[in-house]
Formats: sequence, structure tokens, C-alpha cells
Amino acid sequence: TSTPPALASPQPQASPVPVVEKAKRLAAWTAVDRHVLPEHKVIGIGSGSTVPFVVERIVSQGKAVNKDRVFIPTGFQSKELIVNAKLLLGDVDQYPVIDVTIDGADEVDHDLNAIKGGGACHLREKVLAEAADTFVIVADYRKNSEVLGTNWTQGVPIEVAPFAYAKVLQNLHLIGSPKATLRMAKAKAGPVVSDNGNFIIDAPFPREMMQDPYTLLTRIKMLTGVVEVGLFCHMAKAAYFGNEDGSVLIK
Ligand code: ABF
Repeated sequence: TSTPPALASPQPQASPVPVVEKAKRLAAWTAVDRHVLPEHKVIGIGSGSTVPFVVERIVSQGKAVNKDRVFIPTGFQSKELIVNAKLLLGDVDQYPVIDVTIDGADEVDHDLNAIKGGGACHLREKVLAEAADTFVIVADYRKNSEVLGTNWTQGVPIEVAPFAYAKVLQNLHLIGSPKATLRMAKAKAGPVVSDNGNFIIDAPFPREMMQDPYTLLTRIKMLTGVVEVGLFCHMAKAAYFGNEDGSVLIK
């Protein structure tokens, strides 16, 4: 006998995909559709939580079946993504010239400068961004700012040699970031260690310094012991932001 509708146990509502996830997917799919072209053989795959949608689109659009199309990772998480999607894994040593690199960001300003490195991967991300003919950023609406540091308040991620971290901290305090701190790991005692065996410092700077990110990048990079800075200036050709209303903003 069928249960009268009134008594039927309520079907659990499929949890709606959060708006921000939809926005990430939208940005990622749009960027893949526009920038991963049939003639492209070497694709750089970035890090973070938006990039899985990049791989999802590449697979769903059959853009991976091209047997000699190879995918270059920006770190362990990115490599796992490529391997799990059964894409052909390559290394930047073998493929120093990349057709297109697609990567996330922590924040992007009006001039396409970006803060990257929230995930401690910005050294390899910058190598792949620079090696690419085309570097595009994919992100949700929260990352879209006029000036860097508006929404991303954790500071500029800076990869430093462990031996030099205390000196770099001291010098960052002197050049304008008194609140610069060593990034500590959540899961274990001690500092975060990057894929390259280095430490990460997060250095917040005042707005007026963040309004000229290239000058700030050069000043930080000159500090002895700094390996790489999470300011990507004059690198991105475009940035794709998924918006809350389901539209896409292309900067
Ligand atoms: C990566 O993307 C990192 O540079 C950055 O921390 C991360 C953030 O992106 P998402 O919001 O997609 O997680 O490239």
C-alpha cells in the first residue's frame, strides 16, 4: 500500500550549491571555454578551490582527449587534481613554455595585479604564470577589488628561506608591515612549510602601499632571504569573476 503523501517522509532537499561555488564554477568554465584552444598542447593548472572547476570543464568538454596535451601542476594539490582526472601529467622542466596557465587568486585589483599564495603555492604558481603565453585568473566575486588588501586582509604572502625568516620579518616591520607574521600550521605545531621546504610570512601593508603593488613587490623581493612574493603584477592577461547573480565579469 502506498503511503498517503501527507505522511510520506519529507525527502531531504538536495542541498543547494552555495552561491560562491556556483560563482567559482562559472568563472572557471568561462575561462576554459575561451582560453583552452584546440592548438594548445601544454596547460598550466593552478591551485586553490576554483581550479578543480577548470579541470572539470576541460574533462567535460573533451579537451583532455588530445593525446599529446599535457598538464603542468603548480604544486602537490594541483598534481593530485591532474592525476585524479586521468590527465597527462607533465613537468615544467620538460615543458618550459606553456600555452596557457589558469589559476586562482586571493584578490585581484583594477589593473589585474593579484595577491596569490594563500595556499603557500605562489612560487610555483608564479613560475607557471610567467612561463605561459597566456595567464588567466579565475575567481569568485569576493576576490574582485579596486585595491589589493581591501578584502584579503591576511597580508602579502612571502616565501622565505627558513634560515632567514627572522631577519626578513624584522626588515618587513621596518619597510611598512609592523604586523608581518610567520604563517603557522593549523594541523601541527610549527610553521607552514611550502612544497619547496620554505616558510611563509604574511605581511599586511597600508592601503597607500598596496595601491602601487609593483613598487611594493620590488621592495620586498630585494630583502635578503626572500624567495618569492605573492604579488603577481603585470602578468595576468584576463581575470574571470563569477558573480552572485550568475553573471561573469571579465576584467
Ligand atoms: C591559488 O588560489 C592561490 O594563489 C590562492 O591562495 C588560491 C585561492 O583561490 P581559491 O579562492 O580558488 O581557493 O592560486
